[in-house]
Amino acid sequence: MERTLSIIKPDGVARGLIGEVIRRFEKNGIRIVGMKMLWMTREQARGFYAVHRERPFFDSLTKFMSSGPVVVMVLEGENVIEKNRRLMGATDPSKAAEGTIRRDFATEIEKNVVHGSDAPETAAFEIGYFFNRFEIVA
Ligand code: 3AN
Repeated sequence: MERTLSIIKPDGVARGLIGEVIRRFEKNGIRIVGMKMLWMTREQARGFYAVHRERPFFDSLTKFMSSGPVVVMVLEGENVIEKNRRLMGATDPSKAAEGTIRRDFATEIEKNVVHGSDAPETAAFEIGYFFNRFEIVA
């Protein structure tokens, strides 16, 4: 069993896609074991994306991620990191495969509806960034 962090980004929440994203997780056998809505400060967004701090899009990305409420979830399942990334589709929605969340709903590379951890180490960091152990159901 593996865990990963999912975020429905400010664009996804604003566009009313919370239910649609959760439906896709549940339909694909992914279990939600933690969930909350929050509005990150700029500092919290910078801390979350610290690995990207040297990238040219860091300022714009952290501004966007702190521009409105997000839904953060801990997902659990076999191979769930990879499974979630497959459901999300490629970072650039124009390159995302048919039937993926980003292909179906995102219009640009930055505002691409969802975030998902990309490896076990990042998943552990990202889950710990938002959830304590009492907020994750066993
Ligand atoms: P992913 O979310 O697919 O793992 P990363 O980790 O490479 O993609 O990038 C993190 C976030 O940064 C993306 N979800 C997207 O919002 C933003 N991003 C990535 N590449 C670009 C880019 N070239 N221009 C603007 N924003 C980007």
